[in-house]
Amino acid sequence: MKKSLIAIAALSAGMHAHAFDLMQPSLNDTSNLVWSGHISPDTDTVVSALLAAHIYGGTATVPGELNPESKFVLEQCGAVAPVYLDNYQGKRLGLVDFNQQTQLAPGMDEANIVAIIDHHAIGGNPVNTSQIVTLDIRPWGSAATMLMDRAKQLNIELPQELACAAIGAVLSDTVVFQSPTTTDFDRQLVDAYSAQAGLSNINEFGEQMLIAKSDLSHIDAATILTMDYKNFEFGGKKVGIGVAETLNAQQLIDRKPELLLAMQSYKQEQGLDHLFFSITDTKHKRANLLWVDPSDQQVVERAFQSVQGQDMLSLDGVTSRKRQIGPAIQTALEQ
Ligand SMILES: [Mn+2]
Repeated sequence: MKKSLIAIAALSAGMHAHAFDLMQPSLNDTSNLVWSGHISPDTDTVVSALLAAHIYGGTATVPGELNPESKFVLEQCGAVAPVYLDNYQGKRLGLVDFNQQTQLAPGMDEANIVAIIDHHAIGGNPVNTSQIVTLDIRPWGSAATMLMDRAKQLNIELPQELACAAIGAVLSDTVVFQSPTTTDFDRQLVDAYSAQAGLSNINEFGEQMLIAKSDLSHIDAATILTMDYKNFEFGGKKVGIGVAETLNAQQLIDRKPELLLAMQSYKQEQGLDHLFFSITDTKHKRANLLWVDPSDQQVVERAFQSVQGQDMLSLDGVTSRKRQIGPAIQTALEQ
């Protein structure tokens, strides 16, 4: 029995581009299946959709415009961007890189979710599925790392451009292995795929990526606010947290008045209870947190420390929304 199952898997992997994954039977029917990450897509979201579609079949999609870093990575690697979808109605859904209801794209029906491949906590307001879905959530640095591992386990070869883009996604989410979310798995899989990716100098590639996303001088404040942005529901409150990771934090700190105005109108437009924005200094590993009004400030005080008399809070050693900023705000709102 065992032998024949292995034979089927091997045959399938050899004959088709996609895996017949015995552990994930809901993925063996790829009809009308699309892979997508969260809205305000980042590089991990974009590349993980490509990787999942390559491994399992189905179509890689993206629910929004690519950010400058993602464009840089795809271009450097020679990879083709996922298909942009403005409405997901009627699609069977493989979600990558998120599990929160607040991050679903228009038309995404939770009843149509067949798989979730993610590396985020199932807290706040996760999706509510009516059927059993394939669920793979690991505390690793990026969803792309998990998919590189799946490809390896399933003996699915990644073409050079996808191996390269996958490494870009890991470097993006882990801020070139500097984020506290980084694990040994991220380092190992990047190492394992670097030759296939044709990348001889991983750190240099990472540096180029950081530079590509650091110059925001030509981008208006409202766009900067939502380029790397996530909605959450914490303690029944609608919370938005935007981030700009940059080597040149001062460039954005100088634009604080402009950013605060953009935040004010965005908070109102979206009917948010709280809105926060971090100018994340990737050079000095420091978050510079902005908020809109006294009620947001109270949350910041509870989450971090006294901020009396300040209009921005600099947090040394804080670089991760997922590991540090988000959980602190969640705890402050749920206690
Ligand atoms: Mn991610």
